[in-house]
Amino acid sequence: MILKKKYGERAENFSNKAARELLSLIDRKKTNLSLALDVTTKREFLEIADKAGPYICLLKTHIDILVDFDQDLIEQLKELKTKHDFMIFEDRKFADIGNTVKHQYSKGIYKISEWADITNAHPLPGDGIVSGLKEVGLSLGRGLLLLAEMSSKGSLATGTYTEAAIEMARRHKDFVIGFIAGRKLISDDDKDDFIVMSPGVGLDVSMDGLGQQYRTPRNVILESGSDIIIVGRGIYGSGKDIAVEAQRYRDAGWEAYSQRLMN
Ligand code: 5IU
Repeated sequence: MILKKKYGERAENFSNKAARELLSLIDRKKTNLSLALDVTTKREFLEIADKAGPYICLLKTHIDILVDFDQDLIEQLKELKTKHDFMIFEDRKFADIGNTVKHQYSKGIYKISEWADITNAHPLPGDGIVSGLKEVGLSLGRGLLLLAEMSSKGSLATGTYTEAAIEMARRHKDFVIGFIAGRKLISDDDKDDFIVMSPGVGLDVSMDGLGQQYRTPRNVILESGSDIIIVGRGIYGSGKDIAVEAQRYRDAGWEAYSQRLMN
């Protein structure tokens, strides 16, 4: 009964290092909040990460939107990671054949595999995408999420596509640690355990004008059985105090989880 288990207790269900570390970290820090930091300058990026850092388990990045990316940013990001005790998830959404994604993951300007504990991929190309990424990431202790669903209106990742993503994950349990999805995808007493992370979470608005759809932490964690809420503009987009907003989402996410344990 996964939903009734504490995060830390689920660590033993995984052989993957990143999954085990993340689940222990969530329990230790008492937060299931991931910050989606979609800002485009290094200054804003580091400032917001520092302010929200104490309240999050995972910092989700889109490293390629930074206009002034440099290696120093990565060094400072690593310092913040140690200072605040969070992990890093590069939301790269790989989508090519295995041989190509292997290079995209480890080479180029960003060298994602060197600093991101977790990344993600579309299952669209078939198992080769996972095998290619695994060749790079597994020995480094990295973990992969498959995009089984998306939060945006009209997403095509539904039904048999989502089912196929689950089967793909089961075939690569050493490296695939979970899914991006809006809900728990497999039965609660299934032999396999996967971490589910849900974007499209907000407390104040229900959409963004470009297809994003928001649900509350309570809906996502308590009613839909997801494990981690991913929140972006709800925290940094309102012009309000970053730390106050991060704390508010941290509390809402943890409250929803605590209620799930008690139900
Ligand atoms: N994101 C989604 N929906 C998805 C996937 C990723 O919103 O299905 I996969 C990303 C995009 C953005 C963050 O980086 O999650 C959500 O940010 P906001 O909370 O600002 O909408």
